[in-house]
Amino acid sequence: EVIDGKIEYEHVAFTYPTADEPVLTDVSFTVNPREKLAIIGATGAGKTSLFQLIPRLYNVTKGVLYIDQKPITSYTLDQLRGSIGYVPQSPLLFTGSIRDNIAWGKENATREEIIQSAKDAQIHDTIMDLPDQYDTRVGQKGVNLSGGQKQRISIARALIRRPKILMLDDSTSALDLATESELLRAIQHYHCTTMIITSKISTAISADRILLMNDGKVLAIGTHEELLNQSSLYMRIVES
Ligand code: DUT
Ligand code: MG
Repeated sequence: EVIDGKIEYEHVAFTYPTADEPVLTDVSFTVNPREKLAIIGATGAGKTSLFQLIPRLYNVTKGVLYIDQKPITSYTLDQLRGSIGYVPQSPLLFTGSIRDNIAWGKENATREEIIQSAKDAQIHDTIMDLPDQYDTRVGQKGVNLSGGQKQRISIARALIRRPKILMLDDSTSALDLATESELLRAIQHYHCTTMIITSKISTAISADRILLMNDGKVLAIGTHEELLNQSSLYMRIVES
């Protein structure tokens, strides 16, 4: 089982099984237990690909990925996925109630746990305004939810399992800044290692460190001030 949530990429390269060209080349960096790392970079830079290696949706092609100093392949998929809250860029809800969608993967979840994770994900008030509240059906013949509402239900689904590692792939893109900062504040109470892909520079600055990706490589990693000194691309992003 994942205990601390330390993540280390060591000379990691990755090529999609169906592709010829690598999308990640020689990626090395460490995320410390309970650290919050923001990942930024242009579309197609490889941010989502970098993420998908942690829950082992794909295997590393070259190099080694470590969790708590052990190669990721030494964990079973159940151990790994039981410890990781992964919120994909385009979250999927299944046909069923909102309650079941949040509790998915934790069938013994209590009513209180479901409500608490929805509150932390800043979606509880929206749910309470729906006709059948937590029993409201989504998916086919259910209510239509916006992309941002689906994202927050997907975040609640990740939080309810009390993950050691939380991965948010652009999951707060549809939120206004005030709601987003409430959500990020609530997440701090989970004391998990957090990796958050974002296109908002203000969100990146609120993290402990920022990783700037470019063309499948780590261009720079450090605090906002460090990156301002290190990377002209970072400076251009901040100024734009
Ligand atoms: N790619 C594939 N197969 C896939 C997914 C992506 O070949 O199943 C390619 C597309 C792109 C590169 O990998 O050239 C990196 O894609 P990724 O989705 O990792 O980029 P991103 O940084 O997450 O982009 P965005 O900001 O648009 O989400
Ligand atoms: Mg992506």
